[in-house]
Amino acid sequence: MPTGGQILVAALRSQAVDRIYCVPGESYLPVLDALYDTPEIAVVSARHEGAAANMAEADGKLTGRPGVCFVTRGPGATHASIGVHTAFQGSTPMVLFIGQVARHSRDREGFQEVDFRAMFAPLAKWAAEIDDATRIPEYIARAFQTAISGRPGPVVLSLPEDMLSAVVSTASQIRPVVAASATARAQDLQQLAEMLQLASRPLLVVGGSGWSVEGLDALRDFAHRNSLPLLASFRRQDLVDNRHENYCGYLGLGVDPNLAERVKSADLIVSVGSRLSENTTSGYSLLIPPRPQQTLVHVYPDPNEIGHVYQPALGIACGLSDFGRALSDVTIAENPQRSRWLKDARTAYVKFSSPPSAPAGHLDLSAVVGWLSGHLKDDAIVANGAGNYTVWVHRYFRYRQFRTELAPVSGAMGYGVPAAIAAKLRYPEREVVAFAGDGCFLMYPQEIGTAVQHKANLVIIVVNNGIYGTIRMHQERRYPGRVMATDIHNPDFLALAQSFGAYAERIDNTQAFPPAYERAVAAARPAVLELRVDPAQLTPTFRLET
Ligand SMILES: Cc1ncc(C[n+]2csc(CCOP(=O)(O)OP(=O)(O)O)c2C)c(N)n1
Repeated sequence: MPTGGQILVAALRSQAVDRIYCVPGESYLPVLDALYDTPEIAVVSARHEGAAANMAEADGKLTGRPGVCFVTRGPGATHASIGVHTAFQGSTPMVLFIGQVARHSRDREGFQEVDFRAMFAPLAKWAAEIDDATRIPEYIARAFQTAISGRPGPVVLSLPEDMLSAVVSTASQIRPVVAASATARAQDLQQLAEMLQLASRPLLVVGGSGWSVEGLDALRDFAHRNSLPLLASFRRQDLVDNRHENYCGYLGLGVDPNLAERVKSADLIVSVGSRLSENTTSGYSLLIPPRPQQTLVHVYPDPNEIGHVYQPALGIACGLSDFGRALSDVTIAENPQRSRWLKDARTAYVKFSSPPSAPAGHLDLSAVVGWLSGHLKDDAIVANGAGNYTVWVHRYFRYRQFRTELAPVSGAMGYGVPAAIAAKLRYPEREVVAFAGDGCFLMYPQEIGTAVQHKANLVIIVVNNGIYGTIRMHQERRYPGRVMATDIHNPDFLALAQSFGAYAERIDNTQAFPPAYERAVAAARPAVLELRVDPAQLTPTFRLET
């Protein structure tokens, strides 16, 4: 007769789970033991639960199916919480399993005991504890369904260790979960068409998760047929091919001031899938809540999000891909003013995203990112964490395919390297590049060990300026000259990478980058390229006077 651990692993297989990320713990040994007999599930044991959770989050982002992570109670779960938060803000399907104290120790503050339902209540879509091994399949079905439905997101399940070792006689079978989707009503589509018809300065803002290639293609074709500019919301730049003539840039940190003005002066904004978050709206200043001056149409998969911050003129609760497809029935008459508005916006985007012809300093990050943008294959995956270095990445890299951008909407440092490792494991044949600032990289440098162990041959680009540049920038703006806590004493990044068995090179001038990148790829093992950049150049446009 099976144990709880075996039932759990069988239930994961029923959901086609083929890889889990973990740091092992004695609290869930029966699960690890069941995995021993389940070769269909690859087990990737990371060095830090924060990294393991970020890996699972990235896997969820890349596949649209819940990424799965296992960690131990108190210390493991608190580490892993960062990935849950990132999945929540990024609307990424994910399930975090936590080994918990035995039921007989509960509520005595047993060893490493935490009430995970309470702890994860504001971080996850749903947090529960499984008390009865016979009900494991039911909880798994609900967890996976919740993670992919409506606005996707993370679910947390806590597993008392004696429940996992309990032997049970019956367990129900479950089938793979399928997301149900609402569709747009004909009258709403009609009203949208009328509003678009009246607009001469409309913008479509594309964002969120739960998209499919077909839905995005249909949305792009709709924009193309009707001369509508498409903008990406914060860190959703891979939803539209950036080379397409209707793509006019992205909102968020490092937004083109020109584009920000355009958003302010738009007469109609149709947000498809974007919450219109704080970063997308430049701190709620491009659209002012609760009733923006631009006419707003808000399309979102969860009706509870509509009206949450902004009162739209028209709200449509609808699955995103279904909405994209429904637009194939919507056509509006030509309007020369609208066509000019699109042309101007596109011209401004191309200018903004082209690296300057005269490189700045010895090592110009815009030239490096521009080179990668021109040389990586269309399906290459580019990951990043948080820091000012990301401003160059978002500005000068032109994403071409859906699910090629792994970037934390949550702004969590340390995301890029673990996310890129997960990407390389999911798609070993594709090029994967992780950008990290020196601060960002030092959150999880030990995961190079995980990459070497699992032959995840990614290229990590460490943008080393010796400071927590973002915070220094804010300091210099608000408290000039009063530097506090923003210098970093760095290790020898090459020696660090090499000690794990990775390939490593240091680069201090722009011309040296392309051949070094080629050597890093040819090394056929994980590689670290350390870029020595000028700390005074805090953003592409903000330079400290020294
Ligand atoms: C986990 C986490 N801790 C702290 C912060 C606050 N923070 C945002 S950017 C940043 C500095 C990033 O430094 P670095 O990676 O070196 O990149 P740079 O800004 O210098 O380009 C900090 C500390 C954060 N976003 N995430």
